[in-house]
Amino acid sequence: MNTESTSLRTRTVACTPYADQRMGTAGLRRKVAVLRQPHYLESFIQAVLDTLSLRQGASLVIGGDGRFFNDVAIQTIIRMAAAAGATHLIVGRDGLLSTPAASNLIRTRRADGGFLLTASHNPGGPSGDFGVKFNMPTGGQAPEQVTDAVFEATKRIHAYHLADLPLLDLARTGVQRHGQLTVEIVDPVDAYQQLMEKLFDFERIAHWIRSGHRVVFDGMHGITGPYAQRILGEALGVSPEGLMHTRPLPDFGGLHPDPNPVDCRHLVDLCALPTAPDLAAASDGDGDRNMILGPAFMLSPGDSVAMLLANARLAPGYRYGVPGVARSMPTSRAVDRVAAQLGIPCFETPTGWRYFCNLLEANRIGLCGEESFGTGSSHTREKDGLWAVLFWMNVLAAREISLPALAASHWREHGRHYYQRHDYEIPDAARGAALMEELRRTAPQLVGRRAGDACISWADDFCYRDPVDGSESAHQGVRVVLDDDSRIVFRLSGTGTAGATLRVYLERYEPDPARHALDTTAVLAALGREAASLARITAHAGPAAPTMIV
Ligand code: G16
Repeated sequence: MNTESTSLRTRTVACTPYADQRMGTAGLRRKVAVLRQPHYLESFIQAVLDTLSLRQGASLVIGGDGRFFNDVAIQTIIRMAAAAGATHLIVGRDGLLSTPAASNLIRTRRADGGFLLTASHNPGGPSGDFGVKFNMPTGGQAPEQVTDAVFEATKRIHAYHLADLPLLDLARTGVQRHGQLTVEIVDPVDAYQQLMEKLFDFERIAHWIRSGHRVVFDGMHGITGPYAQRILGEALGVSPEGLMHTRPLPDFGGLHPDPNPVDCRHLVDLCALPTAPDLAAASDGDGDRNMILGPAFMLSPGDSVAMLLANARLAPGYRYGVPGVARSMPTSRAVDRVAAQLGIPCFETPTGWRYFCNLLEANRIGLCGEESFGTGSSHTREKDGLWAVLFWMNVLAAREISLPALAASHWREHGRHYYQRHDYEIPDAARGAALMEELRRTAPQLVGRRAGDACISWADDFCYRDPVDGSESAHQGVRVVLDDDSRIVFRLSGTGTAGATLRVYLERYEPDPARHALDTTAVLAALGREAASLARITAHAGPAAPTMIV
């Protein structure tokens, strides 16, 4: 059926609702094969558009990490957004935008929101994953109330609407007009680079590089490559050999674009050599995660946010400090100690960057971080991989100290939080859910039970009350704290696309500087065994040992 809508013709297509379109920790992520089912993507996008009821004349930012299906999905989303009444679409050239750059564009261009096409760090290619996130006018991901409403709407979708548009050429920057619709193709890096230049001391960093410090950055064939080439390479002088895998590829060149010590083993090995660079770093598929390493040293993400807070005033954008900080609940409590020393609040939120957004918007916090290799600040409403790399370059350049030496001095002052995450892949999602259900039920009875050399002093099922809008988010993970202040947290991942992943987070505090150079795995081995026994992992789900340790 063809009908006139504004000056663009729209087409309505009948469809049957899918029952599985609930969003996870960050948007809808599915296997490419699932998203390519007839009308699957369209039904979901229509549910989002119906829920938001965009105003006539709305503007939206649209871009993705370039993974397989990005080019096809973006044309569909453009047509649907136009049919829903949007008249100004700001699209990254070639359909590309990093997640933080998209968030920045939504904010700076005062758009009504944005569609981000990404499955983040999940593998790409035809047999990999694809995903879609919707971000609000603040630049932050849709909050839980909105994603719940979208899920309800997906159950009622019986038709979707497409504007009649030709296949758009997204390869050239500039403005295209189609009836009332303006499609503005923008350089993906420009606005983001301007923002970084305001936040960090580019002159000092460039001088640090010129004076012989070596930086290696791995874009993992994700979206950050072009950003790194322009900002780290051209603007700051990092040598071309220091910039690895910078071409965005639909299958990430076969790499798993997840910056962690397992998937970036090559960087860990590089940093173990006598010729190690002063700073090595990697980002993920969509550019919002970061991993930081130095000579014979890997920085844990919880330590990263703590140390950045302690040194924040060295970066021009943070010279007046920050009003408060936040970390996700499972993240190490290292940052809490720095916040206490500075006399600023530290908030504990559920896993999911979106939970930081209200706090950022209300200016209650200025810096936040997560164990899952995510760090960010009030400069945007998504975590930001390259921003973290620049922040670290700025801190090291300003203090004229090596990364391991800075960490050692931080630990001397604040103590060290040994930290590790053990992941257990459980093929049957129902078994994972049953394990968590039992833990939630039995948590209160764990108090007083012995766990190795210590006793469990408290345990609960984490429920978050947002201090800004008072909304509650229940069942956000089970916390078990021992009387020596060690902590175990259990939760299921919300970003996987098959089975369940049980995440077990282990943390042990060590105040004694003589014990700050121990092997993390050895320090946490006994706690890991206690955790596996508390959760009865083998009985419930089979795996006797973690499938991944980061
Ligand atoms: C997303 C969220 C993060 C979260 C991470 C891991 O990151 O934005 O807040 O920490 O997933 O979530 P889970 O433990 O549920 O797998 P990203 O980089 O995947 O968008």
